[in-house]
Amino acid sequence: MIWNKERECMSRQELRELQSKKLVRMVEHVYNNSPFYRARFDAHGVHPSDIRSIDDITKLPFTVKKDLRDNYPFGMMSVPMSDIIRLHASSGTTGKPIVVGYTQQDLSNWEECVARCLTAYGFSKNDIIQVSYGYGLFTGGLGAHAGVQKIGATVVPMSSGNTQKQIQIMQDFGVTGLCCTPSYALFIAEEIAKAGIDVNKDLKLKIGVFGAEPWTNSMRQELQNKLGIKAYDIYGLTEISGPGVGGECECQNGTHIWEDFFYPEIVNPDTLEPVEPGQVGELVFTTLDKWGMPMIRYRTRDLTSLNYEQCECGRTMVRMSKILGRSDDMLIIRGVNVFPSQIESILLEFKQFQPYFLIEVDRIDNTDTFDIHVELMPDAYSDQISVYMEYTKALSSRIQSVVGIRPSIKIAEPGSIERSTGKAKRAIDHRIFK
Ligand code: DLL
Repeated sequence: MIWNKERECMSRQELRELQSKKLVRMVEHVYNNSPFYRARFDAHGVHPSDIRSIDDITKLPFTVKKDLRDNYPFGMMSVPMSDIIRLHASSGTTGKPIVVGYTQQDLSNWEECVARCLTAYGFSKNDIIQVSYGYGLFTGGLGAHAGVQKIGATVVPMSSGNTQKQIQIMQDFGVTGLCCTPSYALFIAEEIAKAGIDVNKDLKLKIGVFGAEPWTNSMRQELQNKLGIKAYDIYGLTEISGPGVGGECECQNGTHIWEDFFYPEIVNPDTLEPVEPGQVGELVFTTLDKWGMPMIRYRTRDLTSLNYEQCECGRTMVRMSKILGRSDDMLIIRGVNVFPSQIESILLEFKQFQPYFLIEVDRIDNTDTFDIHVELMPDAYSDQISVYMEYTKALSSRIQSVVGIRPSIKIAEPGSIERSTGKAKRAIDHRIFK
């Protein structure tokens, strides 16, 4: 099913015309109402009159996370605070949080985007959907919540944590859809198995809506098997609105970006020039219909590629490949780039190990150390140390062949690697403090 066929399936030419019209309007809005953007445009030597169509977008300057931090809390708003009816914030790991304000119209557009995603996953008003993303300043909970209500399904506003209760409610209420981070879904699946619940007989769960952190297709397979569901990707970020900037369709062949609301570009993060079509680079968004706090050419730091070929589902909106990671999550170890998502998919090939891991990097005697903590599956325990050595050797060799450097595999106590109820922490880099 398609929530808004007129928009989601519009011809590329009509879409471009709509984007052009909306960009011109947005640029005028920010120039006239945001002291930040007026100063930024003036310094860049660009005026709204230079922007006549979407093709002119590259004339505009970029916006980065530091701009939001420097203007904490409300310096990026483009409407009076009396028109802002909701605030969200993203904490990040360092520095001040970034704050986003929404007008009534912004919330309604956001809902529309989440409704498109949920409908594409196969939900309808007959579903009961448990939202186990955190509610609060994080956009996950309330964002998904509004989308569920918009399609007329029943929302169960659980928020994250209290896993036993999550499972009980899932069972008692006959929940058909689960929205949470993929790492929390994995933890829920582990607890369901421990409780001896049969996902096919005792639960009605059929669809998972997973996002807010990178996850691989191997993890999709793992979650689908363990929870007896079809697992779909939902993408978004606070700065651009929250969950639902894009979502997968039934073809699961890329995440459709709702381009009538968010204009995506892929640039080379070093030169900031557009990459060749289909190439991986940094994703940049311009909001085309967001009034409280619009973003012009916002550099997300997310690394991905875009595919403009039409999808078999009939939607014409561009498809984004799975996010490889954020450029800030990339570890450079002995000169080699390592993404936690690469480790995730390799680890899932090994049935002796649990699907949880923690990368720990340090610098000792001027050399980078690269440890990966993993846990064994209960049936992989043995009295013989040689068995463990065989497992760890096989895993480190496989990682070396894919990533290019050999980690030291450390077997952790069962259950000692943190089970996350939100975004998982996959790496600790002690070098930052040295
Ligand atoms: O994570 C919004 C969200 C909530 C998306 C619930 C999906 C579901 P932030 O906390 O601002 O917002 O973090 C945004 O998370 O730039 C990506 O690096 C990452 N991210 C979000 N969705 C995905 C995804 C929310 N589906 C940052 N795949 C983004 C990979 C994702 N990474």
